[in-house]
Amino acid sequence: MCGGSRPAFIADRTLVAGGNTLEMRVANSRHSGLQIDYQFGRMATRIIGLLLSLSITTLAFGDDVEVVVVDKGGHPVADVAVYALRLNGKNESPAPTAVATMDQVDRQFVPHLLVVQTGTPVEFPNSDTVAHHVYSFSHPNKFMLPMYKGEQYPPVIFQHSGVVSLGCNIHDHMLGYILVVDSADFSMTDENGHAILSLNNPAEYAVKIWSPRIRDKDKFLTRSLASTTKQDAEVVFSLAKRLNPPHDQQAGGASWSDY
Ligand SMILES: [Cu+2]
Repeated sequence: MCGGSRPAFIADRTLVAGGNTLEMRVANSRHSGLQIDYQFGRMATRIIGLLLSLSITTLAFGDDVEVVVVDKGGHPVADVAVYALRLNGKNESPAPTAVATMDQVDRQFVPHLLVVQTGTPVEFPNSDTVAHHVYSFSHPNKFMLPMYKGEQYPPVIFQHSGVVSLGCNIHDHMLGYILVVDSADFSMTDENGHAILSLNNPAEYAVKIWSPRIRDKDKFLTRSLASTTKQDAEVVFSLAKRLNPPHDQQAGGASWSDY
């Protein structure tokens, strides 16, 4: 269904949930044990083999995971939000410390899509000479920054995961998005449709993507990821539906007549 996977990567949700992942781990530990056996003898094998099996588990996801997004025709899709959630247990990402910025430049939100971890303060400076009136009706993250220029308001802290659609009460064509995710493991695809996630915690992950341009249904936009070695993994999302056009092309230069 989605090609491009290497041996360290299991692309199927049911495989991860079932026994296959565990089986691979057991096989891996035994293999390490045999190598030790050859050099140090049987007792050492049992002790060191146990340590190795623990360390193998701990070292899973020590390397980067490359995420690739391509459209129906196989062309790369840029500016797609990519993030990873743990499949089992809580997402225990450290609390966000950095402040993120959603600027307003030439009567547009910049960037068009911003991805942040839940709890991140986001500044909304107005770099234009005209005033903006920024708002979102996206429950439960709705907010409003009435008529301002420059940096009049303190950052808005987004405490709930989900998509926050941004608008301006003065300029109807202004449209932006903030994707709030319960994870510190997120990125955006570059012009080659590639993004890197550094998953350093021992866990199994659901890798997800989101963009306002993507029309595929949600069930196609999650890949489960299980790795048993320190080998790079690749996750490919091949979109089935045609993309919505980019926002700057939708707006067509942002005339007042755009609805
Ligand atoms: Cu405005």
